[in-house]
Amino acid sequence: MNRRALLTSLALAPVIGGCRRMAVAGTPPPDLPPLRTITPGAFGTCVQVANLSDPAWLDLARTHVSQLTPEWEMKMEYILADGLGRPRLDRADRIAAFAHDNGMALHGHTLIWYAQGQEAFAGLDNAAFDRAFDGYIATVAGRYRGKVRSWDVVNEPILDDGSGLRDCHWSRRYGQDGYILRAFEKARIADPDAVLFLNEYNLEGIPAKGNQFLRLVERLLRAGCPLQGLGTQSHLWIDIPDGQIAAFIHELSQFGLPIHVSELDVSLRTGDRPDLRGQQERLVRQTARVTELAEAYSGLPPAQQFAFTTWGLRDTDSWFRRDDKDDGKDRPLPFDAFGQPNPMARALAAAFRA
Ligand code: 9MR
Repeated sequence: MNRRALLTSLALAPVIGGCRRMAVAGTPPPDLPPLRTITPGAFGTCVQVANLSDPAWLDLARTHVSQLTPEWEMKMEYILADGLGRPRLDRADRIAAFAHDNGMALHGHTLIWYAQGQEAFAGLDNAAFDRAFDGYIATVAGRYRGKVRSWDVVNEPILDDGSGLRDCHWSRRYGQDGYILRAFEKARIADPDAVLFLNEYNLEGIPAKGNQFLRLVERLLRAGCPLQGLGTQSHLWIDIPDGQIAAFIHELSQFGLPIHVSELDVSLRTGDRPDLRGQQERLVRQTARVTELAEAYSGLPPAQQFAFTTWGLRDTDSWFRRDDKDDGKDRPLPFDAFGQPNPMARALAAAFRA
């Protein structure tokens, strides 16, 4: 299947939003350039409101970052915590204002996700469900029109083993492809300028899931979906076989659409099986995975290099450090607890400068 031809025939030219690159300078270590200055497209990270009052985070972000993704406060879990009738947009507003004031782009995350909204939408009859679904997208995407560069319109529609699409409260009303199509149509109406993304994880590490994603994208484009960008979260692990990441990015690029490496981190954990490898050996593997991904992204045509986002800056900001299996030693992100570069930051710099 020639995906680029499919795209052309559907007259869906790649869309790339403008990205401001004038973040205020901070104090990078002498041997590490600000990542935002060397990353093709934007260099992004996730953010929560709490970060905005952390001087060390602010310094690091202003030095390296040109795009922000709200980590959870622009999701239904926060916006609909008081119910459908009282959307809480205060925190997303604060993040949007910070991005604007600091010359950073904002990537909206996420409108429709199988994991959220179930409670708020429970018990609605079909007509009320439709009004709430369409109304949520109109309200949230409408409010940030002109403030976001892009949106993850639908997040994580595919089953973990790649065998098909998830059943969820959205698919039960509109069908597995149907809820995705509806969400993109409503987002397009609410914000005609934002680049609209489909976002998914484990595409590089689980080939069956990567293939299922590619098939879904083909179906959506054939159906006329205003899908304009492909987000590969890239929560990688150190033992993904050599070459598999680059091979997937190559496949993904065949649509000709902008690509967002949207949530990169690489935990050093390898699960519960016995593994005697020490941290240095794991970091070498991590560096190899990050290098492969960053080089594959760097090799894309410029119009497809949308942004390269890590899911946090410092190891201590990572969601891995918040779960009950944390041993305090994981180093999944580019900077350590003190904001000093980890091997990951140097691997990114080397790949982007090459
Ligand atoms: O890192 C995020 C964590 O703080 C939130 O509690 C959680 C639920 O909203 O989402 C985490 O981010 C996820 C992202 O939104 C989608 N891909 C997987 C990320 C890690 O779980």
